[in-house]
Amino acid sequence: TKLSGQHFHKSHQLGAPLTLADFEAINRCEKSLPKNFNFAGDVLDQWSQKEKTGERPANPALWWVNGKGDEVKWSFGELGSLSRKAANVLTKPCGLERGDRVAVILPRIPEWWLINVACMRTGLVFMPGTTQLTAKDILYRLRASKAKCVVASEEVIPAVESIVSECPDLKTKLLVSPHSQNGWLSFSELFQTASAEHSCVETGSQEPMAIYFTSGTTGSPKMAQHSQSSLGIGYTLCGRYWLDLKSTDIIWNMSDTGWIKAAIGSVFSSWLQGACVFVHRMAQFDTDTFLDTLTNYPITTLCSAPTVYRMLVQKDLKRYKFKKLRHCLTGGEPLNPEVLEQWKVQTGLELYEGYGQTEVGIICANQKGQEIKPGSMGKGVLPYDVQIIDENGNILPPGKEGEIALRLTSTRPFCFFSEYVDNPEKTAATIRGNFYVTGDRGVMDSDGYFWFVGRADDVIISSGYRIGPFEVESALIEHPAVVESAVVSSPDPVRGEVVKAFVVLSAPFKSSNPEKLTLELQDHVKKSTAPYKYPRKVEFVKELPKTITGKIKRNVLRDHEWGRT
Ligand code: BCO
Repeated sequence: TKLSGQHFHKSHQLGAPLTLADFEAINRCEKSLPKNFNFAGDVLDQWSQKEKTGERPANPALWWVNGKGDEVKWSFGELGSLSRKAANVLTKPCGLERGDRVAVILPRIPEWWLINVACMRTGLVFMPGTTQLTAKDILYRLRASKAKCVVASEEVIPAVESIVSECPDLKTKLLVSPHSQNGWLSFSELFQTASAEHSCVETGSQEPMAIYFTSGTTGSPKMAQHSQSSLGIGYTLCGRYWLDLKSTDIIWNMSDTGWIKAAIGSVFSSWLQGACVFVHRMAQFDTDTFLDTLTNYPITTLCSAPTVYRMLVQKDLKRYKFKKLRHCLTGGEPLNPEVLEQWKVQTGLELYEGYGQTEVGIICANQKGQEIKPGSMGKGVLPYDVQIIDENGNILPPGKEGEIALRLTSTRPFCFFSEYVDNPEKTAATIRGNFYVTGDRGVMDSDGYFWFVGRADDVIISSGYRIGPFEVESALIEHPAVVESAVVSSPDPVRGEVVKAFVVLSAPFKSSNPEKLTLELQDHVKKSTAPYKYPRKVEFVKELPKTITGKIKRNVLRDHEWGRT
């Protein structure tokens, strides 16, 4: 791109200035990682300089709307001064210090971006969570991470208040709302009087930057920790070649703030390339509002889960004339070739699928300019060497199904998560011989394209969410009607797969009305854990299939759901 080779002058660090070309070279393993790196200082502040010198188009850095007439447009310069104020709020009245962990449970509001950047400026570890989290989920996160601060919006207050006495490490509750609340610091009040002078800390490239909670087959979610460079530099090639972004582009990435996809599409990949991040805060997802947004705003680049495209292609898309849309992306769950085809026929646009994980970012993608094979998730992306391996860590030839794995070099790739915090066993379990194993099964064809087959474990991938069956089973067992349950994936035409619970009822509930009891159990799960995990299908059974040692055989139930013998 035009920007490659232009110098990013380091404002706060000594040493050679970094360029976008340097970041690319680091991702291609042609250059080593700098000792220090900070995304706010080394990328965002440099775009702000370029705005001043006219080297960047007059395109906002963040463009936020809510469909009710409210709008926020910040240049990189404004993002810089506002996030410095936010940094001063976090360090001064909140009393937070570099390395402290901050749980941020906010919907898609501009303050989410401010606090995110403020954490970078101050070296705080950012831990995003969806506002769908319940009290139990928040309690687990605050206790497991020993978070010093929770930043939340109004709707999250009751959940936090109900568990806060059980979180001895939590020092500060910061509320983002026009209203104030007893026991909470008010972000807007403190922000008004905060200074815009702040000196960005010199973070080490491998210093912790963020923690994402990620679900597995067993136990509670693990804390996948990312470094300043894994997120801040690791998405350079993804932004340029998969998202195909330039500083003139406007990208709308739909993902909720709680997921790494928000970090990829609405922070790092986009801002590395100097593009504008567009955000629409919809009260609830709705296809008409979605299509109107593409019609009314000059969005050039769209990234959304396959479930959204499945919902959209059911509409008469030819009725809509998208203002500037030119590049469409999808990921988080497998995309069916029929949807890709229907989207193309109706809009004239290709759909570029990518595949990745919270732990290691984007692994495969259909990059711009590359031939798309419908149903495939594209080829491995640099710096990864993606292979299909067997249970002993041997590489399988094209056409053979196995586990999708990343070959390790002598050092751990810089764009990997650093570890599952406080969980060396689970961190070690991701390594098999010379490979990092994804837990996903797939096939590579003779042209190097990868095809997703399914999870190697019991994790359910529904509407782009990764759902651990154990978390749903734990919620179900709290209900007096449930003696035991097994939660597996079940096919669904819109959501790809959905959560299905097989439930053995306790004696007093055996003669209950099944429809009513299903609704009651669903409602119960929605209250106990984040509602997106609730079982959309429930089947009452007399007993569950078990091994001779009494372990529930989820695979038998899952295979039955998917019509496999
Ligand atoms: O569908 P239902 O109405 O029965 O249930 C929905 C909500 O109504 C309900 N709910 C939400 N808040 C609630 C509540 N119920 C009670 N109390 C509350 N407070 O719970 C269900 C939530 O389901 P949903 O989130 O799927 O909602 P919806 O509206 O159907 O949204 C559809 C999608 C497609 C917009 C949504 O599923 C979505 O955003 N999916 C994408 C997820 C994503 O971004 N994944 C990326 C993860 S990162 C990654 O993959 C790494 C890649 C490198």
